[in-house]
Amino acid sequence: MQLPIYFISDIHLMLKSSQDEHVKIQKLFQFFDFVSKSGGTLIIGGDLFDFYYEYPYVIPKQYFEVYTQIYQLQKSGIEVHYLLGNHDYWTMDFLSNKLNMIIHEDDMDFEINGKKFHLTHGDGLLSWERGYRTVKTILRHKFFIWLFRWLHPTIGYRFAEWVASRSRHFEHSEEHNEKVRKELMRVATPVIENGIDYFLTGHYHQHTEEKIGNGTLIILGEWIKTFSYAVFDGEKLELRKFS
Ligand SMILES: [Mn+2]
Repeated sequence: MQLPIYFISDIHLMLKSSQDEHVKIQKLFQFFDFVSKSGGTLIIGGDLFDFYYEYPYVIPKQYFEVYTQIYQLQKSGIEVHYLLGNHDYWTMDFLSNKLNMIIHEDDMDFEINGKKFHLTHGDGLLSWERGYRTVKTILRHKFFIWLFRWLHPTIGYRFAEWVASRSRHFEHSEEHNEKVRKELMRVATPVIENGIDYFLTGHYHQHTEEKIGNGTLIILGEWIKTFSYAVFDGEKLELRKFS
């Protein structure tokens, strides 16, 4: 991986156009432009799309501009990694074969300049998410994915939109965020004690940095209101807002 390494997560590109969506996409393209000028690597930590399900011959058309921008970014020499989230797990070969994204179905572990990274999307990590962990296993099961394919795409997508809209808690109280933060620190501690320098997670839609012993927990934030990203320059990792 080339330095610097950029991390973003939870962009939640929507299936319907709107003014907010337009602003978000323009901002995202400016960010891609910024990354392409600096060179390096872009790692997307999941939930780039609010819903993505690919069929053997069919891809969602709403994200056309995003596909072309990622294609350009990759053409400009940026390696683009994509760790799939709970909203966009159901990819096939389009993103890897046509856009040359490097797809990761599971957590990523890598080492650069003697620093060890662990990146996870983060859904299902919390102690009170036991029920969700079962749901996650089903949704990612080959049989479920195969079964979903036989729904007509219009029905499949409408159903998924309905589910996504029900699980969409983009705004949380500070009290809730604090509880999640404490829990993620508990989860990250043994990983960091095992020698990881940076434990990065998406999904929780808050951007925070917490020191744990010799390591750091980074919650990446989102691209709905905050537009946050992390960057590793080879020595240190910083959490920033894109403006
Ligand atoms: Mn998520």
